[in-house]
Amino acid sequence: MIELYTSPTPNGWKASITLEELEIPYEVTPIRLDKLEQKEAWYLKLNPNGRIPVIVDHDADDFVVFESGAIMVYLAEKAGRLLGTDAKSRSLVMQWLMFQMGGIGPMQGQANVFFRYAPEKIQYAIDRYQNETRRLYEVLDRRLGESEWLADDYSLADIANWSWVSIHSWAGVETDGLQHLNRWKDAISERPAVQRGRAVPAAPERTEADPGTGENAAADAAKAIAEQGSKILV
Ligand SMILES: N[C@@H](CCC(=O)N[C@@H](CS)C(=O)NCC(=O)O)C(=O)O
Repeated sequence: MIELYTSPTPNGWKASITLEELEIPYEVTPIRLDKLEQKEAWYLKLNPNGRIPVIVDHDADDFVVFESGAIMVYLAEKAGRLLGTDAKSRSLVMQWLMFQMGGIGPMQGQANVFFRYAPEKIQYAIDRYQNETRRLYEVLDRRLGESEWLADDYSLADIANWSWVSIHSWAGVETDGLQHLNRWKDAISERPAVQRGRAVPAAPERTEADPGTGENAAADAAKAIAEQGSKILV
């Protein structure tokens, strides 16, 4: 059994969608980012970087994997799917997976920060990260104009990039005019495994004492992280 520590964010969905696509049984432990559970000592023992997602493989001596890309590759290797079948197709999957890890994730993440959460409006930073995210989307669009999927077949690369592209509006980045990207985005959105993985973790129950995270979950979490940031050692 795999245990997944996650929150409703793109990096978390990358792991839950991969688990769903590979039909690997798993249990979810939701992590409340707004409560900074990801910075607690017990969690830092799993991921010294204090971020979600993490998996623990209870069928492999409780082996721990952090970093969403590494989690995806670990799971795909375990199941023998979604990774490419020979050296070249595998390399294509890795290239477009790394493109997301090193490009879209960090740039769109910073677009979110400066567009949505920053206490001060810094137009230069908003423009910089939104424009760079859009530029990266255009790179995806060109690739998808020549190929149905990012690599040879549907793979980890599609799941990773889709998880971010699917919430483009939150970063204030539009996909207008990117017809190949939109065709690909819609096709992936229709996959039942993607829909199941995108719904993980289920929203926490709200009580009066603990209103929980809802529509403003990401903003609440970002505010908590910003306020506590200086006290956190990771
Ligand atoms: N490179 C890491 C990034 C993980 C990451 O940034 N996770 C975010 C959610 S998408 C998080 O845990 N944020 C909470 C924090 O910064 O404390 C990965 O791909 O796993």
